[in-house]
Amino acid sequence: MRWLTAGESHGPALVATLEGLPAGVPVTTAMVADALARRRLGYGRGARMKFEQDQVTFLGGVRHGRTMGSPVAVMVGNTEWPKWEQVMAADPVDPEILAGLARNAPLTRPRPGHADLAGMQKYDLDEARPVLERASARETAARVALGAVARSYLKETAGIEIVSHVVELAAAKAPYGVVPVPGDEERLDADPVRCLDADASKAMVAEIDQAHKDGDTLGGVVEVLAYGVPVGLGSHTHWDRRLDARLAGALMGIQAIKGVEVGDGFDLARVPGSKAHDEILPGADGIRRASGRSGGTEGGISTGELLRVRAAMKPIATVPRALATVDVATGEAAQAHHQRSDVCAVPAAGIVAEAMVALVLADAVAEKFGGDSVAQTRRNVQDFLDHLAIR
Ligand code: EPS
Repeated sequence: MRWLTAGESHGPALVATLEGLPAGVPVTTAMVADALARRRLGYGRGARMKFEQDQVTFLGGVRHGRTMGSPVAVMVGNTEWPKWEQVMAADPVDPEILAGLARNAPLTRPRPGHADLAGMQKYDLDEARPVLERASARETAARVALGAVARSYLKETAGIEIVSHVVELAAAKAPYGVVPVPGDEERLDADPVRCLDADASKAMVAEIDQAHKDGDTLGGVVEVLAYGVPVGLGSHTHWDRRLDARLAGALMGIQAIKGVEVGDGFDLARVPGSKAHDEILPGADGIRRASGRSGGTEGGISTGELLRVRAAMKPIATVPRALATVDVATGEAAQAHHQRSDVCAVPAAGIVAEAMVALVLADAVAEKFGGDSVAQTRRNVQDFLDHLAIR
């Protein structure tokens, strides 16, 4: 399976393509629109989340609510576009018109923590607009659109279901070990910060209110769980085939993510082996595990246990109480540019992380089980499980 996204934050649209899906995966515009609406949730988002709509259009690969086996192409329109038509025009615009547009003022005061400065240096640009337009987390809308398609594929072929929740937001922490199950989404999405624990949720909202007052921004940690993952996805045989490596790379590829853990992750480094591993026990229904510390992978292979990964998001780089920087036009000390910003986008990051996990698992399912129709893939999954020699 291969997939790509394109599009800028204030361009006409984001586009995404996904190649390698079988025929027969249920996909509708409403399904993708619902996923995109979930990404807009969360206390602490900025003004743009309120007035911008995500306009979904399938351009290929889907007919009458089912994939056809051809590449899926989806477009997510930016309703902000009319304000940016000239600033972000693909074709040259009269410099006199551009000079009169405040929005087009060169961005020469890079934000610490953002791609601005390194991007300008790397691409030989004298201002940050071309960098920030693509570095923007707006692009995650395209991934969530594809993630919705990948989820449908996973559910139909292998019965895999993915949920996420916010487990930390700045200093506020949800109790360890309480995880959502499929069906909890509605309850989670109704919570202002998508946290399962009511007290922790209140503490997280208070953190955001305080940061808002202080002109500051916040990060946090999201946890993604995948239920129903069969044993055998990924492989120990080569580093880039390991499922945990693929998940870590995908999660790290989300804007502002600075850390990833599989299962208990870093905590496993702090305890002896006798307390780190998931003991293997016999059972009436087959082999089972005494715990889930490994997060459902061993040797880079899914174990058939609950898959659990975490991603840590740093605070948003557009800090209202602007940080020190250098104006690259003059070389003088300055304050980083700031127009508007989210205080916190951690709840949204959870939805994006779900999409990335879905895309990695979809790729791993397609690789192991193949199939050109949903029915073939489903049969292949079932056949593999029915014929496991050790169970
Ligand atoms: C973003 C900055 C904000 C966010 C944007 C991501 O946009 P603007 O600079 O236009 O205010 O609203 O996120 C989205 C538009 C989105 O749909 O998630 C950034 O710099 O990453």
